[in-house]
Amino acid sequence: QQNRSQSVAILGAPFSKGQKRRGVEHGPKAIRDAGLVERLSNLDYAVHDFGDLTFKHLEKDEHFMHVPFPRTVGRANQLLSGAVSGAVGAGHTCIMLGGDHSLAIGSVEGHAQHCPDLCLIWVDAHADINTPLTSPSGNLHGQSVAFLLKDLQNKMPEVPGFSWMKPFLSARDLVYIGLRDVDPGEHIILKTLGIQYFSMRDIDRMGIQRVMEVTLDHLLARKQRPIHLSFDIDAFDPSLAPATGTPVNGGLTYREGIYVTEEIHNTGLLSVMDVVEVNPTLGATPEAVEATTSLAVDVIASALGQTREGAHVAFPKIPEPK
Ligand code: 4U7
Ligand code: MN
Ligand code: MN
Ligand code: MN
Repeated sequence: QQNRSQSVAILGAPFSKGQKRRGVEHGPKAIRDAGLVERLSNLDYAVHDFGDLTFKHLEKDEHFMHVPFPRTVGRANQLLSGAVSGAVGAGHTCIMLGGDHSLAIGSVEGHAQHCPDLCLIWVDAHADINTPLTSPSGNLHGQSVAFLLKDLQNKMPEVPGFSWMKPFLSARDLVYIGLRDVDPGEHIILKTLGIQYFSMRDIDRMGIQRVMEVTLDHLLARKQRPIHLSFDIDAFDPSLAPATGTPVNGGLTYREGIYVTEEIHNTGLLSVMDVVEVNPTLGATPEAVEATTSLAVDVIASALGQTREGAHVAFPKIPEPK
């Protein structure tokens, strides 16, 4: 009975123009095919699958500096923002299936429409906090956080396609977990803004239990507020999540990743979760793809309350023979 009062909205965002490898637009279908809706129904949620958004590729969309498809990415995020805002406004916990990680711009922005006091937990091998001026690749999936942060406002050029939004997040409302590939320009941003982050080295030193304790304390000690969890599947070790565009060795173990989502569930404050960068065309074998998509389902189920110690929703007491 515990979750029936709560409903989950699933929102597919088949979009890949925030980076250069096609295939990540098939993420939503691959994650659904791995059994997402059934798993959440078993957790006793009312599941509302909103289906996939339809994104247009804009014909005239010149590079901005070395940033490809700025207007296409901006427009996609504007559409996604409206959809997330609608789902949160209707009272659902929202699961956004990407697509590439540039989609977090619209997802967090739409969430903030309804929950302006939200905090952001970014689980990723990468910090995705490049500005167009620091980005080595130009790709917008490595710049999402820079579009969100008020503290970077005067460091951001006006990127075409993004005039519909204003940065709204404070650096102190953000924590990273899992970092292990941070560009030099990103490092100076993290240090200058004093952003709280836990790299894989920090996890090695402190253990994931202490990392989550400090994370949740940092974000929630002053006041309880909605959590936006932006989960890049490449946070996991590539041996667990091989089907992704930018794998980096030395990632989260299965148990560390699940511990992160269990602790977030236990706050009772998860409001929106993004699961991004699953690219089913990049696995070396069908098994590699299946491992990645079923991991994505596991991490969503865990964020929504699936436990490793079991639960007794259907059993109010031990059944007795007649
Ligand atoms: B992802 C990178 F240079 N930092 O900016 C960049 F290493 O959403 C990678 O986390 C970004 O997968 C990875 O292009 C973006 C690069
Ligand atoms: Mn990312
Ligand atoms: Mn990443
Ligand atoms: Mn990636």
